[in-house]
Amino acid sequence: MFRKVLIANRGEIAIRIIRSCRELGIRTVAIYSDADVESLHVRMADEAVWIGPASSSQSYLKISNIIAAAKEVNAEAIHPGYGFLAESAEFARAVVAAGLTFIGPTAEAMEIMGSKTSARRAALEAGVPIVPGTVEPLPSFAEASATAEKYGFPVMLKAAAGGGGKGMRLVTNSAELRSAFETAQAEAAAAFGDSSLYLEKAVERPRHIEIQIFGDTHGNVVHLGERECSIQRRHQKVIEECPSPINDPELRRRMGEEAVKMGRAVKYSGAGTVEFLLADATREFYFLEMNTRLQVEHPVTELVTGRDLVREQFRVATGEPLSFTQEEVSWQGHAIECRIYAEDPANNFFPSPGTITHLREPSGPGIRVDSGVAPHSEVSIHYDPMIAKLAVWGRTRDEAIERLRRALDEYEVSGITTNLPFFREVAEDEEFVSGHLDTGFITRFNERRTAAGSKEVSPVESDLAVIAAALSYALRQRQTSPGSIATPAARSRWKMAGRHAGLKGLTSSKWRKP
Ligand code: MV4
Repeated sequence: MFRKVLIANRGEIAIRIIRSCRELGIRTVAIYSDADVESLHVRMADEAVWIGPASSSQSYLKISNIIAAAKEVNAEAIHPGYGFLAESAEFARAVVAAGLTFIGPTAEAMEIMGSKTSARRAALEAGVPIVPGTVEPLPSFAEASATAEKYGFPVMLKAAAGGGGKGMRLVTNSAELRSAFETAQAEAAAAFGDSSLYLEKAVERPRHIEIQIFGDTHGNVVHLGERECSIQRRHQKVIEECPSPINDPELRRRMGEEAVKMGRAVKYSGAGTVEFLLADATREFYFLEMNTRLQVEHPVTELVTGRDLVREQFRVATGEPLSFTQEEVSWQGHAIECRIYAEDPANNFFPSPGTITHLREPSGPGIRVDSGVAPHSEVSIHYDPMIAKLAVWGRTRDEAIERLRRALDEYEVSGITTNLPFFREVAEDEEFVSGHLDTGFITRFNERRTAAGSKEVSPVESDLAVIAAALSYALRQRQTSPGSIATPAARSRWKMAGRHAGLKGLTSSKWRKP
């Protein structure tokens, strides 16, 4: 096993990885930016290396700094977590070129899945069902128009370089096609630096179901069942479950088999997720995309299969075969995860950065909290506002929901606004409890709950609100008086900041814990 691993991430996922490392006897190295000097992941790691200013592009996304940090501390491997550089083939290559192990699949597998059109070609070649549509980027509007007529409206225009809904447009008739094509192109160019689009027939009211797969370097690929991820807001998952409320072993076997085919096609090693759209009525499903990383929602699979996915990632990265066979995978009970965000559900989910003044996280039977924060933690505007994940397990979905309600009642966070009240409402919602989920759930739910209240705002208004929140946060920061350093936490913050400032002046620009 590795002796020392650098974790190229922050927050709850860095801590999640540290926990498996501890169990495996692996020494951990955190990285941190100026905004994370006092962060929990830094405190929990054995060592920590400063890698740059607060801005992600100059720190958690800065490949050269991260590799230099790993070399400096003699780490043998880098775990990328999710987000940031987790799906960057360039990063995976740079890690390997530096003589280190990348905890993840090969750069080649990441590249194939990084382009949605090339992923669709891979699925087609492997015989995995894809949504009817093109597998090459559309060369012109004329071609888009001809293709749309061929498949029939409604269609979806999607960014070839995209994923997660950016540069995506639902087009219901030919009159809308030109403006949709142009705006989707512009959005794709702005978001990914690549304006290529492809086209799919739209699946109406689909469920979003994904299969967890695992491969090793000996050619073994297995699946660990599905996660239901239909509850999303603006293409961000909010609640995930394992199994899907459909809970159909035959469907699980069929989808699992297709996901494994997909993994084999790219000689996949490590943890991966194959996303499908499922048409509820017909139980037909189609490959959507493949994520070549550990996912945010992996805990629900861990709770139901009883396996530690991070531990398994380290195992296969050393070249060992998978520790279990497909036949040995079983599913017990039901798990539900809520993503706790520092955002205001009463005000269109606007970000709510600030300092956590009080925190009580739930615990007890069937409760798992993967948290990135502690009392006095600063939730900054620089990174994703997800502060923790609450996952619950019960023998049945109903028991899991009962535990979810209890855990949400126990959860106390002060100083910042969170989406906890939103989850408390969802947990009581009849449609949610019924399990008849599809990707329109949140829209319908919000219509029900705000029938008399506030409305959803446009993405532009939302961006403006983010800027307003950032300004208000910056102003509050300036108003914070440095006069009183009475509490131990405040004293420790000052001490840490002082140590950090002093060390930044040194040539090595880093701080290592003793
Ligand atoms: C679709 C679709 C219907 N038909 N593709 C949204 C995010 C991206 N990963 C794919 N998405 C969709 N693709 C076809 N051909 C509907 C969605 C979709 C969706 C998917 C999952 C979760 C929430 C969603 C909300 C709206 C649309």
